[in-house]
Amino acid sequence: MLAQLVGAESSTGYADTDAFISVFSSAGSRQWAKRLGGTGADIGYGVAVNSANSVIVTGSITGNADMNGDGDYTDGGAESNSGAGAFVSVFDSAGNWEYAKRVTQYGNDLGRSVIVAPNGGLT
Ligand SMILES: [Ca+2]
Ligand SMILES: [Ca+2]
Repeated sequence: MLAQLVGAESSTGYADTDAFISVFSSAGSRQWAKRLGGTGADIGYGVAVNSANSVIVTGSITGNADMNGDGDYTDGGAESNSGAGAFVSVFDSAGNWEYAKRVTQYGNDLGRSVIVAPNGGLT
C-alpha cells in the first residue's frame, strides 16, 4: 500500500496491505499514527480504547509483521512468525507501544473486534 501516514510513521508501506492506527484529538488534530504489518497481507479490523486511553488494535497479519510500529518487522517476539494469524497490539495514549500478542491455530485467524472488559482485560 502506498498511502503515507504523515507524522510518527512516514514510510510508504511494506507490501500488499498493511494495518494502521491514526489517532486524532477531539478537536481533530492529528496526534500520532502507526503502520503495522509486513510484506504479506495485513489488515486491521477493530480498535478499542481502555480507561487509560491506551489504543488497542486487532486484525490479521501474515508472516513477520511489525507490531510495535517502529518500521521494522523483524524485531523478534510476536513479530517473528511464518504463519498467518490474529493479533492484538496495544499503544499508550501517546503512541508508545506497550505489548503485542499473536494468536494462531490452523488456517487463517482473524481478530475482528476487541472489547475492553470492566477489569481492563481484553476480550
Ligand atoms: Ca503488508
Ligand atoms: Ca517492529
